[in-house]
Amino acid sequence: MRPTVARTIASIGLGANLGDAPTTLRRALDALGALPDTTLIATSPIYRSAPIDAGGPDYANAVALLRTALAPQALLAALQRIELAHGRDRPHRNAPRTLDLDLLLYGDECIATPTLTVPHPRMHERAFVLKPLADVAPAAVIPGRGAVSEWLARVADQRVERWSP
Ligand code: A4P
Ligand code: MG
Repeated sequence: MRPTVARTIASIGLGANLGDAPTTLRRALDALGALPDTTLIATSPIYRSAPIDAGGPDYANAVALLRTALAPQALLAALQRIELAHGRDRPHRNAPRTLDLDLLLYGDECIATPTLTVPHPRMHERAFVLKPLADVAPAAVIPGRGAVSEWLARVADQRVERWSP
């Protein structure tokens, strides 16, 4: 008999602001769905957002909900492999990027290691994360901070709109 593997709901933030950003996000969503020991449960619509703490063109942003047996570090490594497969390089922090994948939430865990901080430390102040996250997980709670819906109400001044086809 196969051993039962604990599965955790994880949310992933997707962002891109170079090239054909919506197409890149759709391909990245497919890649997330193809990860081992992982099921893609839900995907938000794609949004267009003004750059925050960054320059360059508007971003395309979305959030995916996964059920996964991958441990957090293994999931992060998988996200980085998907970034690289889409031509991601890292010239400097917050540089324009073809694809950025952030591990936002991993169950109700709080993780603080040199390479991984969960919940993502800036997610609660960013409408481009909170709005799509509220689409796929309206009752989500950010451990240590509180309800996504409450944080979303506080960032109503940030421009985030549905990406028109
Ligand atoms: N790392 C630590 N914790 C995490 C986590 N929870 N998820 C480490 C992902 N990575 C995590 O990330 C740098 C390092 O963070 C990684 O090596 C990993 O070990 P990175 O993706 O190489 O660098 P980055 O994306 O430039 O930095 P960072 O801190 O991820 O930036 P943010 O906070 O993601 O911001 N405006 C709009 N409208 N839309 C956007 O999507 N994105 C950013 C990037 C800025 N402004 C934006 C958007
Ligand atoms: Mg990142």
